[in-house]
Amino acid sequence: MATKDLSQYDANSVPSAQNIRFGIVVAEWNQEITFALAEGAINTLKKHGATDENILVKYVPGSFELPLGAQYFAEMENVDAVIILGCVIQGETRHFDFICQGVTQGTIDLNLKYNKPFVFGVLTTENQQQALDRAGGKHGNKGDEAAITAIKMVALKTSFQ
Ligand code: DLZ
Repeated sequence: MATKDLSQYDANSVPSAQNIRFGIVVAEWNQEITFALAEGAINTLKKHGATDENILVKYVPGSFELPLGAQYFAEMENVDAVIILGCVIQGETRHFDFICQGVTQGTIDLNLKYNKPFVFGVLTTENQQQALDRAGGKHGNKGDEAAITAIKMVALKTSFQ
């Protein structure tokens, strides 16, 4: 992380997740997708050294509620990073746009308000197949990627302290 020699920087290396406390907030809407994202995130955190006691999982009804659920984590559970997992699938109305806009802006606001990582792991897809492809299917599991982002961002913050 400290090197200025870019040829020495390995973007694929993941810092240890030992002694980091994670919150995961999961939307119940499209739960066949979101629970798969959560499973991927939990497995990845553990693979990198996080313990069960340091992974806290809570559920909210839909993606619109994710920022508030994540805020409860920040205020009540003293976590180092929160992973936000949801899946919004486009319908016939503009509901999709409003939910996506709400959860995106809400997540940005939390990052800056609490000065800690709130990782955006929300799938925003045209249909269910695109979501399945990204929840353990042919495009991997975006829950894994969200977990790695959370670990890296905590390590980044620690590197400034
Ligand atoms: C209402 C709704 C709709 C139509 N679609 C989704 C969706 O695809 N994914 C999702 O996570 N949530 C959806 N919701 C629920 C909203 O996120 C929210 O829970 C309700 O509008 C209540 O605030």
